Amino acid sequence: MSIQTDLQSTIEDMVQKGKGILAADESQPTITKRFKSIGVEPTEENRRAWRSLILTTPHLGDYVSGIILFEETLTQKSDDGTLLPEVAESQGIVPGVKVDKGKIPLVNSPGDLIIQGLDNLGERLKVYKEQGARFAKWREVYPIDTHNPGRLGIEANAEVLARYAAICQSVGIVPIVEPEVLIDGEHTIERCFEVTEAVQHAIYHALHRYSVILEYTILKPSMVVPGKENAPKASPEKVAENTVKQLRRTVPAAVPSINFLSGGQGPEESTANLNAMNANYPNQPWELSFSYGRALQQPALQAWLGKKENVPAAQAALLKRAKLNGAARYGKYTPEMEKE
Ligand code: 5MM
Repeated sequence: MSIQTDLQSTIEDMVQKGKGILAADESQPTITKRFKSIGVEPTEENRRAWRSLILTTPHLGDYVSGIILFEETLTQKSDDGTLLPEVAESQGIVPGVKVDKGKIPLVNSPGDLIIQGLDNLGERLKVYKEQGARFAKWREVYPIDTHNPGRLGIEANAEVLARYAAICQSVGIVPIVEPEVLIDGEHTIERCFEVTEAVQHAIYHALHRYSVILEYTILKPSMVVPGKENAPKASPEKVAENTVKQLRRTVPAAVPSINFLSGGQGPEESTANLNAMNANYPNQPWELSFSYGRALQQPALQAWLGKKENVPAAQAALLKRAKLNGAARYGKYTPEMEKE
């Protein structure tokens, strides 16, 4: 297959009505934190068991069309000895991989951050592709403060995302471009709007400079919300209004799908917010979907607790969240459905 055909078929498989992406790409420090919250040791075997539980959930492919994996998972196997990327494909779920390598302070831009990992990215991607990955994900992080993100922070992060995306496409891997404007802080929803707009403007300028083909990309942004220390929370209607307005100003119609991160929102909150977007603002140029990590996994983790006998309950909890977010893709979710 040509590179163009690879990119086209991956996008077609990932962007499907009623479905979204599951983020299961926690790095070792992050998964260690998640496991600690349920008293599970962060061993390689426990990580394998957890991710195998996720991928073997019956019918997960009815609501999930792509899964972002951590590189370790690409070579791990399910209990019956099948490689996990193959398990994903057998469920109709496209396997992908997180390729960024952690954040460091951005020199000469106090408070801003930058993500490492561009060195040898092309070589790494070729290996991941042989291991089954068909798309990649790279996250840049933007803390909000009085002077953050600064102009340099916005420009430097956009440049890195664009270089990453161009390298991915050059080897036939679809890039998910993830700018996460952090929810931490006391800022207002208006301030989040202003920052997110500036961040995404810079990213689409940079993607254009690097000749990235937008039709073969997916955007994974944060929603426009007030800071988590700014009570009360905004209603789903207000989050939807601000988020869609901001996206319409910044994201070209050529982008096929926008798959939000949950970024610290609770499971029900993130489902309600996505639902409000699809219910109140149908017929946008792009799909409005999900790429949640915590908001999909948290109830399942709580049900699992690292015990084999809890696997069916954990899989049921995961499938429930996937199904409810599938309903939110159509604007057909109601809080009553949580009780079913
Ligand atoms: C923002 O995090 C991404 C989406 O997850 P949430 O829906 O929980 O916000 C997620 O894909 C993230 O990139 C991974 O969990 C990996 O994070 P680390 O910090 O371990 O690289």
